Amino acid sequence: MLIKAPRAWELPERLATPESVYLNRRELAKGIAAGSIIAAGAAAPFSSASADDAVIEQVNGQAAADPTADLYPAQMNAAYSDAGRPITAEVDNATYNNFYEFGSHKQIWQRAEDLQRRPWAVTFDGMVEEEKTVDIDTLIRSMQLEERVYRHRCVEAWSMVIPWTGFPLSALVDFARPLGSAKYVVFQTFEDPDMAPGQSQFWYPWPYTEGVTVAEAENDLGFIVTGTYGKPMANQFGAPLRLHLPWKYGFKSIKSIVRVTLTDERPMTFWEELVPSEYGFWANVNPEVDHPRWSQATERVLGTSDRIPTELYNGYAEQVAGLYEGMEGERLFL
Ligand SMILES: Nc1nc2c(c(=O)[nH]1)N[C@H]1C(S)=C(S)[C@@H](COP(=O)(O)O)O[C@H]1N2
Ligand SMILES: [Mo]
Repeated sequence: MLIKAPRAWELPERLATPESVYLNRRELAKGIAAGSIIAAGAAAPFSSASADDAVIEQVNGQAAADPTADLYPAQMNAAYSDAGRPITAEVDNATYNNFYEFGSHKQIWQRAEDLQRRPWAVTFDGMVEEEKTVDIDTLIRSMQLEERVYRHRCVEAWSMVIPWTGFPLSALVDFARPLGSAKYVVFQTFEDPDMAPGQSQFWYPWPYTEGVTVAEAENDLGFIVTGTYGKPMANQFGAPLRLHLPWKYGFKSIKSIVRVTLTDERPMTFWEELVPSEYGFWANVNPEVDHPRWSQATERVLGTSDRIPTELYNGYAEQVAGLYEGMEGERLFL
């Protein structure tokens, strides 16, 4: 049995770097761009503008070195070309991440340089016709990549809009060749504390584990991500393979997947194991069901000063509400 640290200070939003730090950096960058605080910017040893340059250099460098770079940009899926809100600036997205393997705060983009994205293999096991381990490049090249613009809503009440590239989650399930008796798809992230120092924090239930029902996985919205902003994704987004489930809180969208297991048992997930009263299995977005310690009614739009109303199923109810009919007894929104 895992021994856990006291939970009160092991919760994501408590550990987050105060958002004022991030916002100040962005405000400073805007001020420099507008010419209003040139002196302040010039005096800083490492100004915000050069930090932005550094992150763009990083994400472009990692993309260019990726063995699948020739597959980008992929064709936009017209059904998902507009998320109804402006796309979040890449630099904002690339410098504000949850990736606890590299630290329990948002500024992990430089630490994630250490993620070794090749060689990389994904194992398919459990209730499948035949267990197999597949090289990531073989897997990606066997799929038809497409681009989709989706909203992304974290349980911590912030959101972004991201142009993702990848393939439908249903295609990954087909690739696994599940037995008819399988009911859940379980995903796991790599486990390597030498590479990812966060994994030395023994009180977390590594490896990061997530799961959905097979029915959810077959919904057209579910997406396996290989790229962002029209190129192979940078490490901090969860290279080389991550999930994105836009109608659920962001913690369901597991990064850097190495294992896909089909099973008939509902899995225990990373956050549910850590704090079951706050982070459940279903985790569908609902503005009317508050987190035990904060409201989910609104969300802060990263890269702006806007706070906007949160929508049921993050605005995707039409496509996914039917999945949960007759399941009113479940904690669908926590
Ligand atoms: N392996 C792993 N996957 C993860 C996380 C993590 O810490 N480790 N954080 C989750 C959370 S809480 C969110 S909000 C999203 C963040 O994705 P982003 O950094 O691309 O915005 O990734 C999710 N997937
Ligand atoms: Mo999150």
